[in-house]
Amino acid sequence: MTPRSGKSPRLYDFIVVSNRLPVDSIEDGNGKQVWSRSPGGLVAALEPVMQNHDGAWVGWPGRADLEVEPFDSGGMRLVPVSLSASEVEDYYEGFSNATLWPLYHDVIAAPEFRRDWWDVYKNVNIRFAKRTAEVAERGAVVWVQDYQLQLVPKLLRELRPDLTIGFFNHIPFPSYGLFSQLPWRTQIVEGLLGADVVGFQRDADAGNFSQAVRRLKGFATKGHHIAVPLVDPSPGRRAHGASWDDADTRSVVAKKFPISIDSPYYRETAQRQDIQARARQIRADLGNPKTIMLGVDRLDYTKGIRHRLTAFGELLAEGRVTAEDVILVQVASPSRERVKSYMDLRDEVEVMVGRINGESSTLGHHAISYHHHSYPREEMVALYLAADVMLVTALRDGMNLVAKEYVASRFDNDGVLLLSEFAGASDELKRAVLVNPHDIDGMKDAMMAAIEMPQAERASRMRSMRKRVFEDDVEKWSSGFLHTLTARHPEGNA
Ligand code: GDG
Repeated sequence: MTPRSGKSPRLYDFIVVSNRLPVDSIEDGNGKQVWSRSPGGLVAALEPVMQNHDGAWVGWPGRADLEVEPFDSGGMRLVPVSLSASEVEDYYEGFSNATLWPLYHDVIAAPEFRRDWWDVYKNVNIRFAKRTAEVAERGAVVWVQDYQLQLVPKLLRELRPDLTIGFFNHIPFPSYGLFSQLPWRTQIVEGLLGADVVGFQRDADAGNFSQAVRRLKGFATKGHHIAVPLVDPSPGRRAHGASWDDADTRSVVAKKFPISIDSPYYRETAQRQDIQARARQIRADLGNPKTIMLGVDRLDYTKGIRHRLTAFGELLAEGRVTAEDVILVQVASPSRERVKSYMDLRDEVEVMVGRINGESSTLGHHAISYHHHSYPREEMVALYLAADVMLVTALRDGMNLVAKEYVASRFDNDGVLLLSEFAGASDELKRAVLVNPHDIDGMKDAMMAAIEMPQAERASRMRSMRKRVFEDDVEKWSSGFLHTLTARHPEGNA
């Protein structure tokens, strides 16, 4: 894992490639440009992995038209890929977040299919692949992240057949019935098949991808393996299906590697006296209610924030809870604010919060304490400690790290996690109170059950979920993925 020196550019034998570098370019008070750690699930998951390897990270620095040379930050070597303002609009806000994101999340919002966005998506993927090829040592291991870069594995394999290439999809992979709407479905599948290992959050996602491969390419699949012909067969031959025994195929692994968190960080932070004091302070500042319910989400329509507000609003309106006794703290961190569906969502959520507070708050007690900001990670842990009930009501979510962070923080074995069955985390955290967020009555009953749950049951559920989150942490996720990847190419050395 040692960067080679003396030559320009430096070469690395382990490289992570993601849309965003794990830092943001911001201006300090004096107008000077500085780097700050960027929020989000991917960064939270990969930072500890990068710090344990002496590798490089290729990605966009987060501001349009910023040309910067590779630099070091937080113990990581960062290799920037620059994007123009119109590329940010078409590749990132457009194709990634207004086409792929809604399509892959079961069309909760309508995906927009625009040919000009697709062209820019392709071009930006080419630029990422080229930049990676320039800094990769011979035989390097490259790990490409997420839906913004699905064409990179194939492009990189064409440029550098010596590389071992992994891909991990952080969001769901949709069923074929939905995926097949995408006009560029075949190119996306071909892009991903350039990897040696394609990782997903859940079995269902890996199964959906394998099905798309069978339907669109006719390649044989067996268990987790896909037989990809070294030379793509003609459509005529494809119709008969490639045989598994073909000697001239390479095998691509498609399977689940459920992502997790740096669990010890959350336990250790929650055990700090100052964080516990802060949690008590939060409770006091909220008027010492009997129950604090908490939601922490990027302000995204996949997270089911409106469904959760509807359920809580009805409980208040029906008098099953009062604002004196129960408060909902909703942190909705700003996200994708230039994408139309996100602007609409913000308006809807804020109208709902205003209406519920208008109807149910008292002079001394708010029903909902709503925060449209990002908080420091330590403040999040204090909030997790203060929360009696954590609400994770996503309509569709690859994993949902917030659910795992809450569990890891509760070293006191207290607190109740209410968790959507449509979040990947529900495969592992089976002792959460599982809900279908579309079923508002069911969610109201689940909230009441969580509020009223006896202490012994809370402790028993939390203990069993904590065992899982500490056994399967982010270190296990990354080492599991990289082990599978390098085992396929014994010369690979991640
Ligand atoms: C994608 C997939 C998958 C949120 N607000 C603040 C803040 N956060 C942090 C949370 C958590 C992360 O952001 C959000 O992660 P999630 O997993 O909940 O959701 P996505 O951002 O949608 O992530 C998801 C994930 O990738 C990883 O594969 O689980 O399914 O959609 O870590 O704590 N952090 C801070 N302040 C905030 O205000 N510091």
